[in-house]
Amino acid sequence: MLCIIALFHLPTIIILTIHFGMPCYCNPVFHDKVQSTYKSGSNPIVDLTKQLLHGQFKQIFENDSRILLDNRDKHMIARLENVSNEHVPRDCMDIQLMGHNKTGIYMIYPTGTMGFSVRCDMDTDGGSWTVLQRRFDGSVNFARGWTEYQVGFGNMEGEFWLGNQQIHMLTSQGWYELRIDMRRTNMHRFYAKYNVFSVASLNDRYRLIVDGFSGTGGDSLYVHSGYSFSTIDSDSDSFSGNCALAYQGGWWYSACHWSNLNGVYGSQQYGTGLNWYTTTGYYESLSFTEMKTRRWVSK
Ligand SMILES: [Ca+2]
Repeated sequence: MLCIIALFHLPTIIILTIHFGMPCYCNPVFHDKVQSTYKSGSNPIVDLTKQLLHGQFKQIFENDSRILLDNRDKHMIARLENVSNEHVPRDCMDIQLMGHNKTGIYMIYPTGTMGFSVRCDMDTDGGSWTVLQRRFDGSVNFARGWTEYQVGFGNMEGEFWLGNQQIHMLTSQGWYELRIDMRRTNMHRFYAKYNVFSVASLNDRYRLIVDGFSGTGGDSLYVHSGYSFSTIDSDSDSFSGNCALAYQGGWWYSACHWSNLNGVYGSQQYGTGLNWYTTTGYYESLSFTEMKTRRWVSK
């Protein structure tokens, strides 16, 4: 029912509906279903495939599942259901402004969505960061197709990609910045920050815009600004071949990359690892990466 309502209000959702030939697109994390399946003390991992009838989502979540919220967050959702849409958190900036200062998993309700769960980093650089990507142990395979990158995969307590559609909905709400925290195997930490960060809609194949670099490991992302997203099965790059297939990731490849943070964890093969070219070159793979975005607010 909620999906049907969303169809009439959201052009983006209609576009996705046409694209997939599905009755509706909703983020795979439904807050009402999270609530209904939560049992105190039970395994916090919930296999959402049991709740999603569509075969496509079933396939996506066959091997991965999303983390369920903890009790405190569940209570917050219950409270949010009683307030108007204008007062629900749009992102982790709002979550922190509501007084939640603990890094963890929260529900957010970006404009035009039914809400989905995200990881909020409340510790780094003042907090309020909505985490988009996280890798630290190689437990999740990132060599995935277009649809999986579109809706997201992995586990928010572990490694994950939030989803291109979710990132687009987030960054459409205002002026967002991007921060990427990285660590090498020798424990050297560095970061890159961009004052401007935006991911365009599906119509524009989730094109990346970044600008205004600062950081400690050089700028290896600006060269990707203006390029659409490519995956192993969907080539939008400017190279005659398929960069995503060659370097085994999903990224805003040009011809081909200076950064490959969704590549193969630990790989020392040329260009396929978690490279940040200005620091690692093409043969070293980072041991930790975390991409996160934050809305600018006037203070
Ligand atoms: Ca190509």
